[in-house]
Amino acid sequence: MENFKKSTIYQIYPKSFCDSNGDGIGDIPGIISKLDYIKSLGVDYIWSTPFFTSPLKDNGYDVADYREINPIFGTMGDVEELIAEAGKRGIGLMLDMVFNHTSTQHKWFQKALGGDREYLDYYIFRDGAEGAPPTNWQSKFGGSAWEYVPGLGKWYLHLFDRTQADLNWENPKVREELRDVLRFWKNKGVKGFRFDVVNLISKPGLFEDDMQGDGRRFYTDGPRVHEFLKELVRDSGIAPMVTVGEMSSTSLENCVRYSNPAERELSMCFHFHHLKVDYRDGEKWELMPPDYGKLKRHFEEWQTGMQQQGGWSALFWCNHDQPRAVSRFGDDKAYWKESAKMLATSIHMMRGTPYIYQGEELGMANPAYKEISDYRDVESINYYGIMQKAGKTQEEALETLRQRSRDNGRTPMQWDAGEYAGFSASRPWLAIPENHAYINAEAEEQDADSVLAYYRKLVALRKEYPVIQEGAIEFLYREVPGLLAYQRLLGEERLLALNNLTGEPVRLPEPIGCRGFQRLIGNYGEPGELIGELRAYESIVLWKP
Ligand code: TEU
Ligand code: CA
Repeated sequence: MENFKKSTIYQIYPKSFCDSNGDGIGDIPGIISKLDYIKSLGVDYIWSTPFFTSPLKDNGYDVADYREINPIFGTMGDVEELIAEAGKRGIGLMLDMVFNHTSTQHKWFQKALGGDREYLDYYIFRDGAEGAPPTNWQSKFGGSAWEYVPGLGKWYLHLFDRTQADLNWENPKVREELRDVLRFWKNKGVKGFRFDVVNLISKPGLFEDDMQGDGRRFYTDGPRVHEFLKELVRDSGIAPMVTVGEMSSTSLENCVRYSNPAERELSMCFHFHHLKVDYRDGEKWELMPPDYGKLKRHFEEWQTGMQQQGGWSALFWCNHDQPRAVSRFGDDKAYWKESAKMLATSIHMMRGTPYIYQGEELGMANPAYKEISDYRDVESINYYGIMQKAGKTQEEALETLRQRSRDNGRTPMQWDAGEYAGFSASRPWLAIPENHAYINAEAEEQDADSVLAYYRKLVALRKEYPVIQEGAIEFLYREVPGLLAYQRLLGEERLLALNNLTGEPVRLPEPIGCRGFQRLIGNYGEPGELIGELRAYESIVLWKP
């Protein structure tokens, strides 16, 4: 069995993890200083979001040099030490490869801007007149996906910010350059890779207007994406390493192909359908309470579909682009602890590889910022303007950010109850939520019933029970609203996971007899002989040998 099926992966957003030198920005020495804490979680890998040279317009997802470290985060020596020190603790480092685009400050783009034909072909430039972009495609961060360069009389494509120019994967030289980046990091001792929006790399042969949407249907899971991925993995020599692709607006069929071992593409996929169940009409900037029925159906469809066709999923609620799950799907007030634990249980017992995003293991919640000046994210700031132009009031736009901004997930890690949460000796780059008074690592270390203690137990259970690693999954009580229930089966072994997604009790159609079962974990006390209903956000995991 592949090692990653037993593993749990911890995601670090370096800017917000731990600041070693008091400049208010997290850094690599800060990560090194917390390796014992990470080890204590029982995780096998750290995935760090980018710390390469970058103007940080999109916090490092705008890479200006794939082989250099941004001095704000540290030095190459620090990264080498991180790899070595993590390795001593049995933890592998996975790096984040942003290969769909580079920063416009990358030397390739700068040469292209200078008119160098070789480098113009590294990007997607199209001749045209000012005011008439080649297509009507929209950037994912708002506005046109094309930017005009008057000096060249050309437009370039940027699916994200205008400072993030899309690479031309049709050019074999580009593909070789990127493989060489992978070899460089492999030689440094890195143990795996996450590939940013990697299902967007293959653009169509012909660029045309999209009369139905923002253009994504033309380049999402594009024509040559599987061929490109196979080549990338095979010819860079990274094949045995763990790899995960971030798949934007993808399909189940494509995720099967990306992650089925027979295809020799990636180990697993991030897919996001379960994180759109609170988007009204599929629109991130339109608020709606989560539709738990839809959430259940997505899990059922993707878990069983990936299983039947031999795909493998990354299991996650949180990352640096998402609001905190406990605020979004749980109740970060009355049932803070219970709902944080339930959300964790609901995915950690599934088939796939769980990811814990820094602070999630503490139950970190959205910061509820009051002012637009509290926000830093380029997407949030763009949409704050766009929403108001579209007719929202300032207060409505702010409330939308309070619930949807990517900064919700980027607040500094809450290490203790001190003024700067033990994150830094001075004011951090992004404000610390008031709740750090009680949501923090130091307090939770003292509490045997903490969210932190619960996550440690979940990680340990996956290591101990093969049924969690490789058991078949089958969904139960599909007709009961609010109840996410499934079993995992391996030989005679049976594991039953019951999760109440809601703040109201849910009744089971008939009571479950617990005799013969052992309770592995749960967020309320030991159940009685019979389980007739689950309390608010209750989770119970039962196991039978
Ligand atoms: O994210 C891709 C992505 O699809 C999200 O940013 C999404 O567009 C956004 O949440 C829309 O609401 C990856 C990285 O994780 C993200 O941080 C980068 O900004 C983005 O790619 C560009 O590299
Ligand atoms: Ca620092």
